[in-house]
Amino acid sequence: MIYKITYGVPDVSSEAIVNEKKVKVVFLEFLNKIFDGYSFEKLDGGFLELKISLKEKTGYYFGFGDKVGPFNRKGRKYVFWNTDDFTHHPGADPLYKSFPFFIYITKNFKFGVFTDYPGFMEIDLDSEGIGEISFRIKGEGFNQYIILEDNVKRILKNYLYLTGKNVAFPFWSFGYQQSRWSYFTQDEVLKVAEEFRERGIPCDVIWLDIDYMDKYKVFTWSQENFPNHREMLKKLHDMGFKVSAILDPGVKVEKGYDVFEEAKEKYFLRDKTGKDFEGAVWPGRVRFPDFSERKVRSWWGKKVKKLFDGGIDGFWNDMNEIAIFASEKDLENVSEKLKCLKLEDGIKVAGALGEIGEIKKKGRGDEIIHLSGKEHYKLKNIYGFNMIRATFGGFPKNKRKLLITRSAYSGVQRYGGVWTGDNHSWWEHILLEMQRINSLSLVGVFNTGFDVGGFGGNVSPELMIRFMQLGLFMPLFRNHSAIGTRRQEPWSFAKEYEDVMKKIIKYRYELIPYLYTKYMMGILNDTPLVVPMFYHFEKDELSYQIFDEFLVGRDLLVAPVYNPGVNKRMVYLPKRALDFNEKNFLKKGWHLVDAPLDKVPHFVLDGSIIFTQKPVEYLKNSYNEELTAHIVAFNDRAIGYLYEDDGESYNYKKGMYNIYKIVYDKGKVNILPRKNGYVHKKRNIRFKVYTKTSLKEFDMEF
Ligand code: MIG
Repeated sequence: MIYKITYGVPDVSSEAIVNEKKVKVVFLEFLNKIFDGYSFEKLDGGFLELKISLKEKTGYYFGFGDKVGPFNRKGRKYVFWNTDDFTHHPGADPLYKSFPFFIYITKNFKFGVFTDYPGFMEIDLDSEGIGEISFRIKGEGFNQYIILEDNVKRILKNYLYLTGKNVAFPFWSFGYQQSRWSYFTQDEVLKVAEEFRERGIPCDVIWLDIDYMDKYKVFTWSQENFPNHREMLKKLHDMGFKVSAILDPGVKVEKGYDVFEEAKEKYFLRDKTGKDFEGAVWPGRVRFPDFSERKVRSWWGKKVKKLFDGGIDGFWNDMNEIAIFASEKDLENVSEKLKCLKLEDGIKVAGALGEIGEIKKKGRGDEIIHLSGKEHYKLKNIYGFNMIRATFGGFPKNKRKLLITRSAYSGVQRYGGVWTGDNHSWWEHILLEMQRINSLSLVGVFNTGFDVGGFGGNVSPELMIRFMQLGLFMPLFRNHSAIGTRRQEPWSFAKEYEDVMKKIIKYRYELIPYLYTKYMMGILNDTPLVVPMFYHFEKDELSYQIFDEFLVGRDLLVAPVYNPGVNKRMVYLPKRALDFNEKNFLKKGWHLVDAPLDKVPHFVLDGSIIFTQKPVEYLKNSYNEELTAHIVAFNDRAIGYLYEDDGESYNYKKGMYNIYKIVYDKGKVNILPRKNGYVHKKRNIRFKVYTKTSLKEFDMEF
């Protein structure tokens, strides 16, 4: 059941909510029914504060997306104020995104709370340890949705009912992806692509960072470094690659530059005097489109379409917190020595000032006014949300998109996915990213990934491999690194390490039938691909404390290595499972398992069937001709699924897909078509049946 309470008089909307029919509107006093009491008051400085006292005070708190810090969010105050902060130390907060949704779990009482407000907000999850949670916003009012259900799955489904279903990514986006800030020239891009093919390392996507542009001007190509980009794109496509390009919101102030000329004094955010607001970003002096306006989004969308028609297959939206190195105001009170600084100096301004405005100033809420007249501090957290929404709108309608954003707000899943921003090549960040991706799943964002290998810092070969062994199981598997750091392409390491990486990447391609099946079934029924153990094992008390393992789909459990120099780790299994490295059964409970550098511990849970294929160079639109069905049936019984569709359109929304339920029972395989909406491709399936006593193999066509 979803209850909605309005506090104060909201004067802005986040547009996160798409369905409200099922919602029951109640008054503040309702809080007394489910909680131990509450207070709501106006504070000085334009703040509103709600405090709630819990009845059962010893629960777990999960959610808030990819904020860093403990997976269980209990005992801390969190700030929602989208910020570009590139050093993710354990206390870093706020970060790029705002997902003000969390789930509270005790044995007898579970609820989800979505506090929908796109401006400045703080949520305190019992930092005093007295069973009190509080919500504080700067503004006139906000809406809160309280979801009461007795299990986590239903809470998340209700949240997605409110904020919208996830959009499916293209089949090819499940391939391995290679990125770097930057591949500086068309020749360098082609060289990277050729290396993959020559070395037989599978790869589907190459990413272009800011240097493909002319002076970082959005929607342009550098004539100097990419003079024949059309030819480059054609070559890449012929080799089976897709290309994804970065888009930053800041439009360079330059006379005659069409994007700037079309938008000036019309589409840009304003300052307090009514002039276009200006800041310094990569291109130097820039202005920022006001994506909260429909007309601005459609203008931006048309520009995106041009790039798409020109051969770009996907986009990432960066710097949209908004990240600004400095504003005019920052330059007002500088010492005489720095008086010559101009916004034109771009990143150098930040260098000279010794700070990046975004972080120091925590985001310019007061300096910026939207075209609607609203203050930016009330809308800041949906700037990135509206940018990806605008970018989404620029693609052809019935074509799936590879589209991710760094800054986001609840509901972003309707338009695309996210990556977790600028992590580091630190061992600590393997564990961190594992938890951030799982936590994003719990706020309903299914299309997620992190910079494999770490963005900042220099990765070691061992760390790279361990990073990859986690990335391998993520919805998006993208290797990315920053300018000035060591290269991270698989061949940038000694041959023995390259070989291991090649094996890992190939393994990703082997797993595609299972991953895609679980992913698409999850898109259809609002279930994330990557989830913490308790999502599928909520009765198991221990599962609420295990955050260095996770499930991919319901049948595969992964326990990556996140410490240097170790070749074993402890694993908790919530039920009997087949160690998929050793192919032996382990019973429910704790195990010490082997994890040499070329192995990542992962397990297929007993009673399930998972499909794999032979690895390919790159993904077309469907699985291989030959599949293997691994039947994990200790007691000679198991169930599994296989999903198929066209992989590139939204026709799945109209039921144009197949789902087969495969039931194995004492030597017999039964294939039950659950949905028959797509042309079925007959394949040869090799069945491998793992039982307590034997391994049987046989072939079958279907
Ligand atoms: O200030 O475009 O998170 O992925 O490579 C850095 C350059 C700007 C930050 C992104 C990162 C990207 C980088 N960008």
